[in-house]
Amino acid sequence: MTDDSVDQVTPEHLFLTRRRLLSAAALAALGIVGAAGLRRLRVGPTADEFGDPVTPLSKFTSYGNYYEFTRAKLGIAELASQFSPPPWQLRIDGLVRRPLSLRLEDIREFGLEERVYRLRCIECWSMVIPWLGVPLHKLLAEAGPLPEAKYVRFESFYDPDQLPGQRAGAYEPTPSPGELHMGAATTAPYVWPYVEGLRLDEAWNDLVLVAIGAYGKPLPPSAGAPLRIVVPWKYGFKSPKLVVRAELVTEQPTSFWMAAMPEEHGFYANVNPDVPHPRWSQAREVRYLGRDPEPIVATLKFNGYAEKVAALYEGMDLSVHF
Ligand SMILES: Nc1nc2c(c(=O)[nH]1)N[C@H]1C(S)=C(S)[C@@H](COP(=O)(O)O)O[C@H]1N2
Ligand SMILES: [Mo]
Repeated sequence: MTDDSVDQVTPEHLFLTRRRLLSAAALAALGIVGAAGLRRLRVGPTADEFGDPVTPLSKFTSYGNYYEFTRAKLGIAELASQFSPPPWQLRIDGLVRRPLSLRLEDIREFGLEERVYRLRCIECWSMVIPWLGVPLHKLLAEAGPLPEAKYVRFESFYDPDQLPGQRAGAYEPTPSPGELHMGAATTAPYVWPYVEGLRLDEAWNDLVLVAIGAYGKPLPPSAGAPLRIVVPWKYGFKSPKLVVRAELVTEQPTSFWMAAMPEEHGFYANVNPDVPHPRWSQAREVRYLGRDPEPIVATLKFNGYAEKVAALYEGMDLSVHF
């Protein structure tokens, strides 16, 4: 690898401001990536820590759930790319000593990390995604939660003019193709904006990422650009897109899907093959790798992250707190 090729590849891959992005040495000196990390970023990671291959970017951007735009899983890339976000800020407020408004540049200053995580939707499909982001606890620590703070409530952007799914009745339910299950689609009214939440000790777990990039680039529109939260041991709906606010609160937040379909979506939503969904087993999942056919793999407890998170739920009955 010559200096030349580093210069060509890293700006795309790390999308740092020009003034900060000069050379491999500068990157390493800034602590953004080490030498080994930089080598890996040139090509991008190809697998997670289990050796599971990364989902192709084209699959990641063309398939997913993004109800601000549509209830269909296909076509979210085209729809989401028509959204032009205002200058983005993540507000961290509520029960904190120091409310913060962080621009994407401010978040980058905390030190971007690349994390390859499995994302497992409650609908039995999964992907392996290399995110770029900052652990949430670093931002929360800066805000300084007050002792009364027990939960973090995430709120997504609200703008029915630009986000057609936020206009009631804009979409008919569309069944998802090729899944392991087919249940009745919901017609429940949705309460916007999209809200999610974590217990404060969950939010403090180092796995939780404030993602502003993926695949070495800024987040694709379909993935929730400019900013989303990623919680890899929980079902995908616990990883909200388009997040503008993290509010520290006392009461357990009611999330978007808890409000819409409470019997199917609990607050915890930990990936768990032992606790079936009311309409289907959670024992297996389709792993999207861009193959035909896509492989079906066993679902792992806490999506494979038990070692890092199981202690959070000691003494809890996870079939009650689903
Ligand atoms: N704001 C918002 N966040 C969201 C959703 C959504 O509809 N709106 N869908 C959730 C669901 S159900 C899943 S499975 C994941 C999908 O993420 P992906 O499309 O990037 O794969 O995003 C989650 N975050
Ligand atoms: Mo999902």
